Amino acid sequence: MSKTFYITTPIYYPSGNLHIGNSYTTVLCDAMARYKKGKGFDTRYLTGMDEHGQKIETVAKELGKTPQEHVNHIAEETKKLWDMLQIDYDDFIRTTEQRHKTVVKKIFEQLLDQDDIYLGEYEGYYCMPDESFFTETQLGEDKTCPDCGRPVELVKEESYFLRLSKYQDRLLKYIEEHPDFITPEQRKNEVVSFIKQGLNDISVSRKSFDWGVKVVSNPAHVVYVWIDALSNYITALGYNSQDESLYDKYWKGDEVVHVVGKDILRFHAIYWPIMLMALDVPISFKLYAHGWYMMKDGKMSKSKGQVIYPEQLIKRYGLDAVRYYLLRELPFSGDGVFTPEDFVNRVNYDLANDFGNLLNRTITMANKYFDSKLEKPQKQYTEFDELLEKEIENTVKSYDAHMDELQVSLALQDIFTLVSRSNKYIDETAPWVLAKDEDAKDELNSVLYHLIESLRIIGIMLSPIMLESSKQLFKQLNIPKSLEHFETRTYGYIEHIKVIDKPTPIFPRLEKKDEEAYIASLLNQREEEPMVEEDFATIEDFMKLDFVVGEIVESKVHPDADKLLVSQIDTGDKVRQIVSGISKYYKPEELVGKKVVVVKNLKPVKLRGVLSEGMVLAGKNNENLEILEVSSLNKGDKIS
Ligand code: ME8
Repeated sequence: MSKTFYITTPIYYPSGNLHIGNSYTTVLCDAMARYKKGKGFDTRYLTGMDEHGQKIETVAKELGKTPQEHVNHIAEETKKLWDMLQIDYDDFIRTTEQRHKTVVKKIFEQLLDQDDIYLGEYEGYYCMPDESFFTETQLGEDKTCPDCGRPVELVKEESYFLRLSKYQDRLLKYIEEHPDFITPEQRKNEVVSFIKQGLNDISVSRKSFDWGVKVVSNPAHVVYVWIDALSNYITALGYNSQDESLYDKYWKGDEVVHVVGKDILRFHAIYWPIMLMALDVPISFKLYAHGWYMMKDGKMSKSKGQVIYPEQLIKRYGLDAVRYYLLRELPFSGDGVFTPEDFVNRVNYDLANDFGNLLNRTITMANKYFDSKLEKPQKQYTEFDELLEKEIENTVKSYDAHMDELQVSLALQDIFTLVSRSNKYIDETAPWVLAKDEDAKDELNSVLYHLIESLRIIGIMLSPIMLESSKQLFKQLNIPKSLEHFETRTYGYIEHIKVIDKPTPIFPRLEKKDEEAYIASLLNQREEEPMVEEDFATIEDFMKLDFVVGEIVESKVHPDADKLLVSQIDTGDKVRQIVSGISKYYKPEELVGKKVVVVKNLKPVKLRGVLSEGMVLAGKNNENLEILEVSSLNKGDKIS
């Protein structure tokens, strides 16, 4: 019977759009589940939404929706995002589902009956965005949340408490006896020193709001959102329900992994195992706490215009460039910084130059020298053959070791070292020289065969991560299905092969400056928050915009971004400066004299350092962009 592997992401708060930071975890878990499946494991992948709590209640109210309407909408949007990222999850749990709420109620009552939960009075501070309690001494400057720096509220209310203190020693012992329970090591040390300072019992219910699971024996109380949320990892498996088969199979199976960000380590490394101890449920999981994607100026922040959403990147650069970047750039134990320059470099150097070229060169040479047909060679011809075969073997070993430790960034590094090594093998063996010598035909066949085997094995290793390009690679090399499997990652499986007649490049090189400017411009799109917008614009929304005729008096290319034009446009009241991404379609001098439609009252923004006071309307299709022009109206005339 196959071994089991159960992997989970945190369940996300539906408080706004999921950005590349949250997406990182979900792509990481997806790659892990696919890898384990490739290795023959019976896998289960759970993700979902954490839909209760004061924060969600408040956000929904601000949007004029009921909390349920709000979370329904965001759950749908989130699923669309996961579809776009081709996340192959097996279950998507929402804490508002009955299957979850029923079990949370039972868990709470059981802990209450056992006296692991007791009624008391809470007085302290609450950070709503983090849904976390703090004592006065834990607060940051000016009574702010020590984790996120935002203001906290003073809470004084009757509350239930969970006896963390009772389990403190048992938990420390558990961590000592299971050295690989929490990774990376540095995070484990943080947890151990936190526990050693002494654990206080925590408040596990709230009375002052409504949106959550009601305590059965005392419905004035709502179960604390973290107790509710953490339970998802077992409620989704049917724990304490009529059908516990998934729970028995996966929770009590071979490997269980929770992947979380560093900020929610404490909840998973302390509260969750203690809840399980109290419930007498085995602590079967290992915990991996990763770092964060930051922006150049610090944390990702919507309000500072410092956030990037995966949808926009996927649309322009394709799924694999984004999955590759996300998993390659963030080291497992530290933070990473998202920059447009790094993104473009990764695509150009790693994907287009190294990987794409290797495939392209290999197929082109197979077409040219052997009419696309190659045979397994009978012997090694040069020391380079042996070296490459060894390199393939070592890469597979190192890749597996890294993947088994969730070090996906290092596993990718292993693959790309083999890519470089294979490119170097072409230079070392110089096939173009061999091609001139009729007696070297077999040796030349051997060179190309080695390259194809190396690429095939690279393709298999990439397949959990780069879904489309690994398929493309197999297709262009015409690899039989049976040789796309993980157990065939050894040199020499192919007997004969006929690759396709002409390669298609899988990663076109990006125009560095243009694309850096494009990605940088995405960072400033503060207004674009599709997940919290209403489905319809009202007439009032429309009336807020002030459309007028403007006459372009001057236009120049933006000093720092070739894609952008900076135009001076007379809208009757004044000459305003507007930056537009249209230089691909219009020369600056062509614009002068045009009478165009301007949105006059958009909030001014700086685009690549240049102020833009409005927007020029244009229409667009796949080939063309055309500015909307008027003929008989005059500058300053109103349009509605
Ligand atoms: O914490 N880079 O949900 P959440 C990397 N509902 N990861 C990031 C990140 C960034 N810039 N920003 C956020 C919650 N994350 C709870 C979880 S689980 C039982 C309940 C990660 O939507 C963050 O570290 O606020 C966390 O792991 C995840 O996104 C969800 O955050």
